[in-house]
Amino acid sequence: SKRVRNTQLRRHFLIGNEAHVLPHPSFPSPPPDGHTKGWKVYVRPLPNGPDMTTWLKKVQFKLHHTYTDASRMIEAPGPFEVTETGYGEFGVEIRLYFAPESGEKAVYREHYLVLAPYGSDEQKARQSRENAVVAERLETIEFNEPTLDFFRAMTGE
Ligand code: SLL
Repeated sequence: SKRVRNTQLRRHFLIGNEAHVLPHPSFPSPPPDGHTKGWKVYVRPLPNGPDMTTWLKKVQFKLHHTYTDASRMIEAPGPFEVTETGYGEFGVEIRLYFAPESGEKAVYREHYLVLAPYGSDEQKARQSRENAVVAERLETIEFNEPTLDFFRAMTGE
């Protein structure tokens, strides 16, 4: 469809993971053999941020090949997340897919799972005490000269 010239649409969101030493109330007990951590990898809006599904239609999370069905596709409305247990860290390959009318190709990101406490001694001590590690970062996506249909869907104009 027609493109909106000289226009960029920019959106912020978070990619990250949380992790807990097992046993943990959010995970079934006992865990699978050898699994010491429970974790969740996610693509999510900023706290109190707007709904992402006006522009994000599905997210593929590709896990380490040691996982059964390593490729996990999560469709809108989400939540765009995968919860698993395991023993090791690895890079999760993430593909973001947009509405067909956008004409936008899927966008690739990687998130390296962080399962162990990190940072200063004080930060590590708190993460251990609370049995919660969170590693996330602000991501930006920019759509350059979006199609008119996609522009309207994203802006409500
Ligand atoms: C390594 N970085 O190079 C590690 C790989 C493997 C992750 C981490 C369990 C999978 C499952 C799991 O945690 N795999 O048993 O389903 O060796």
